[in-house]
Amino acid sequence: MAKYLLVSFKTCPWVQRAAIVLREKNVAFEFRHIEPDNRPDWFLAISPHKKVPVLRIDEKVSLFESNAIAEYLDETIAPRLHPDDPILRAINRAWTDYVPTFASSVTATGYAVDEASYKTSAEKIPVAFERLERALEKQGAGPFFNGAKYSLVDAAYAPFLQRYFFLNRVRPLGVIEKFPRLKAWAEALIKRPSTHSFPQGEFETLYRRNLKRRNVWVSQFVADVAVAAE
Ligand SMILES: N[C@@H](CCC(=O)N[C@@H](CS)C(=O)NCC(=O)O)C(=O)O
Repeated sequence: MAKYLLVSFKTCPWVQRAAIVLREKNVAFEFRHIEPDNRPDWFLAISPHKKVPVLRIDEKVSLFESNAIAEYLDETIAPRLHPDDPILRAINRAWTDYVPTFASSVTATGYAVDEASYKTSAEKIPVAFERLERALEKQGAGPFFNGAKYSLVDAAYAPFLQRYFFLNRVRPLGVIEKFPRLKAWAEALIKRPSTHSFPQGEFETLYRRNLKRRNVWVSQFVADVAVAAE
């Protein structure tokens, strides 16, 4: 088995997506957490966009972009998470293509710098949620996107659905309750052990600390977390 090193910022959802795929495939890997504000030269040399995740394989090859990493892992390591059927696979890929739009509705709300931009961003969350709700209706029974079998779509959305719950606990948004299939899917993903790179309480504290450190509008609603750098 190859040697895998996953270069990470601890709170990065795109890193989490890659880590989920590695865990779903039961692959041993080393996490290397670096600081966003202090990216080492060795990292800058292997990351074309200077972003995480980077998956370093056998200390030789560096893959970047979470979707490319997930697809690579799925092509090279069993069990296959993509569906065998080419039509279903295309539908799955279409929904992983939607992840950045979906993600930005939640992320932009969390990172809004004032109340007006928080409200404008929060209004976009139901639009994205509604699209996923309709997709889940078409897909049929859960608990996962394709039904009983876990997929790359699950791995891609889990980090952002988790962050919706985190943000909702900082300041209630009350959106997901209007989308029962999405809510059930999100809850199934949160329960899945592969979703988690850190103990859940510890990770939520990291998320809150990150909001505080960024001094965003919602950080005023985050109580009692130390803001010292990790
Ligand atoms: N499209 C990229 C997004 C990765 C990304 O935005 N990573 C963030 C951390 S969560 C990052 O490295 N940001 C640093 C920067 O933008 O300079 C992927 O899917 O891997």
